[in-house]
Amino acid sequence: PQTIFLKDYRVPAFLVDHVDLRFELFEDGARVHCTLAMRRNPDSDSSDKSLELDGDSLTTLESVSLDGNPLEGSAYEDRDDKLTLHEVPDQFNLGIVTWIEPQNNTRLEGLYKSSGMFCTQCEAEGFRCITYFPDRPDVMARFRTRVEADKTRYPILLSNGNDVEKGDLADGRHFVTWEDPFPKPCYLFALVAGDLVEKRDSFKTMSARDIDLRMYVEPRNAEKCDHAMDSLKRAMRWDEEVYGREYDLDIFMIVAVDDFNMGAMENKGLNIFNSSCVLASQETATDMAFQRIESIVAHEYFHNWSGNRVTCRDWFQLSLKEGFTVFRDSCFSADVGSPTVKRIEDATMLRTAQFAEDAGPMAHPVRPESYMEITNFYTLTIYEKGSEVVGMIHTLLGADLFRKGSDLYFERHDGQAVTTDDFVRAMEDASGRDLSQFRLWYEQSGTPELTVRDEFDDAAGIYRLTIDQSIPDTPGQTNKKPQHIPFAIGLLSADGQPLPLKLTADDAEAPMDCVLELTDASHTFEFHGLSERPVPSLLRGFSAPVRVFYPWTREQLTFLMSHDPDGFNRWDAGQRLAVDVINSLVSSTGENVDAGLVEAYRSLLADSSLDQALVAKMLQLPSEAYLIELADQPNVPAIHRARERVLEHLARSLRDELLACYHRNTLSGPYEVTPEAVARRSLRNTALAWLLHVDDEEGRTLAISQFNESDNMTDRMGALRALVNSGYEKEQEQALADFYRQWKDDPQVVEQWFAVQSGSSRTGGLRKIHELMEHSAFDWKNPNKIRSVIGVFAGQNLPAFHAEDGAGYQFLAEQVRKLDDSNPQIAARLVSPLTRWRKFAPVHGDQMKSALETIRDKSGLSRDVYEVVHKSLA
Ligand code: DPP
Ligand code: ZN
Repeated sequence: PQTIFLKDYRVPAFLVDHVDLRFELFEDGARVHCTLAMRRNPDSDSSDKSLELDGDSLTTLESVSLDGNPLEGSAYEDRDDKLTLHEVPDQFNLGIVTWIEPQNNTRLEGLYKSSGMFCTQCEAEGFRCITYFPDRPDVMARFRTRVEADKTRYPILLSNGNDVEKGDLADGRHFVTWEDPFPKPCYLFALVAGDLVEKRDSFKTMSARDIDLRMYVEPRNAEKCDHAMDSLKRAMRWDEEVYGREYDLDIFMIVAVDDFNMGAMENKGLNIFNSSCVLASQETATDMAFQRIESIVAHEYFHNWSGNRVTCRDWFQLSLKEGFTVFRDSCFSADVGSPTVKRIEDATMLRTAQFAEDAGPMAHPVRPESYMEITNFYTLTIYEKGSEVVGMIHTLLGADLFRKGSDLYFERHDGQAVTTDDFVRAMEDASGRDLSQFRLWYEQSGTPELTVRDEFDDAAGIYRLTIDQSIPDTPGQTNKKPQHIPFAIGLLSADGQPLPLKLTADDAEAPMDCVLELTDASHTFEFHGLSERPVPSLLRGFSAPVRVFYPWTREQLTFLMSHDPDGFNRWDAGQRLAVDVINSLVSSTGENVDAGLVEAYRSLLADSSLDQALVAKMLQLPSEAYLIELADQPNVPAIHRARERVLEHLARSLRDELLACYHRNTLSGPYEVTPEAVARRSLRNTALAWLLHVDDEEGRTLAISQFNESDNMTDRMGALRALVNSGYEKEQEQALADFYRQWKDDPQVVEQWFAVQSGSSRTGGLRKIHELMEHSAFDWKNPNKIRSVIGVFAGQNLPAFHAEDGAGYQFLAEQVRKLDDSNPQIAARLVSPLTRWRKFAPVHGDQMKSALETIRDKSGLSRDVYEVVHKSLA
């Protein structure tokens, strides 16, 4: 495969003003009539007379015409992935007719079928699987789309924009024509045809326009739409209030499909969602799913401005829309829920998974310089780190100037395809701040490391904080420059009071917290007027995506856990303490679990005056994945055992407190997804999980009745998970069987049933995984099923995946080889756990490497998997 470089970017030689599409959909294929109104790009310096269009997996090219005249075969060349017309005028209409086979499309890119309906996924380069086209985001055109299909099988026919015409055709067929007035790149094109029920609602915009909101789902899902619809309306209002952005079309549609590679897609006016990211009812979806759905619905909606009205010039700029939009949806979730909890969740994801990506062979900057297959770059770095980068601009500028900057960005670039640099420039121009050094966040990969030292000058009353920054080498990048890092801090007195931060001796209005700006490799800051050595609270609110090293004592951490006014850092101190305790058991198995940790957790459990949402998060021990990420040459079984020991010790020592917590948090009244109710269910289920972890008899009774009596999936799943991770085999089997019997017809629930088993270190060994894959509900064509069994096994069931004999690695390699032929995008994602082989000691690393080699040696490897495997072995 070829590598594509940012430095090779050239403006398109031809532009498309208008696209006229006609789809004839049949059971054995689809005929696509495409007419492009094209002209030479005045900004292009290419004098080439020929025209090149992209194509991929197009079964038959039936005809090509220029300005209505059919072309002879000698006038063009039709190679597998390119259609070249040898000579074209400066302006012309190009007609292309292709025949494609959506029913055989297992890659789920382009037009395909999912549970009997036709649907599309065109980002990043799926449109070229529908017809020949200049498939690049900087070619923006107005689309008119006529969809024709059998009226009984496909009563609903959708595309982007407004429906302008409809009618019946011969042979029981019908058509609908859609017109999208906004020019868009083809990756935002969408089409849906199916037998779907429609749910309607409406929204009045800030300028009092009525928007017609519609959701389309399969009839069996009709009762699972309310939450997404409510989330949509909240998101629409929020974007008006916080960003001044109003919706622009008359109709906004959401469609749910079961077979979908990604989470969801922001097609103009017609968002298409993976069922698992949009459908919810209290009986079938957990609190976490409710929250995820709300944020994804918002995310896709927000793309209407950050992505659609202003789009990306090329795919190297992907974070322009994704980083900014994730930042927008994170702020939205924080505003409608608990800001501290949201920050904890984002930081956990980043520190566990994005830092790992940054430290591995696929590390790349937020704006990459090269790629082979762009779908491999829909990564945590582009999305989550990209969001952190936008968030740091927000921190540096403050909310008002940031808003001025975003207004300028939307105004200046509306209708354009632009770069991350254009975004930063708008922020600079609106604020007057110089962000030139800040731009390194887009250019340099790797996670910056901050080493913090401090000293206290008793006589002068001065506290000195020295912060050194360095960025590790990453593939293709060494000797990096220091980055511009906002570093939020506070200082606490010994009795837990916040201290004023006097950067000079006579600073009269010193604040209680501040953001230090790090720009050099080393800085020393002096804080004056202190009568005692303070306890520092560093990187408050996770103000930058960096690692911080400071020699905290366990006493300091325990102190911060209960005194830091910054909720995020309270949580973080608890995590650091738990990490330290677990790690000391990893290195010396004889050691006892620190009594300080037990007491810290005891006070958390006992004090109901604390923010219970925060307590619920603080009670979660650091995950195995996070502990592995922090370790050099991690010994996975030892980490697993040490963590289990701590859990066990906590559960036994705190039995009474756990039972009290369980009962105190039993809710009555209707199910609600408020931060408080979510926190209480989470606390209760954590208490239950801990009790069952040590096979507590009373816990078992509680779990069984909770499982049988709950009116919501959070509690039912909480009880099921606790049983699955207990030693009560009989009850566990009973519950799993009952659960399946009740929900076997609901794919979203069956996915959870798979995941709770494949992710459990108690039951989810390889034998179990094979058993699940032979289950009648498992489906190789459905990405969600693959993720919930194979993906969860390799990503969450770490002791089983890293089994000494390497069987977990070989298993994953086999599945990747198998999947590579049918769905390379998902296959490439599955490889990810193996790519970190260099991090592990040779007993594991060598076996991971040889698993990668067996994938590499498969003949006809897809470009997707090729890139990941070859970069990992390089
Ligand atoms: N552009 C899509 C998104 O919203 C890709 N899945 O992230
Ligand atoms: Zn997105």
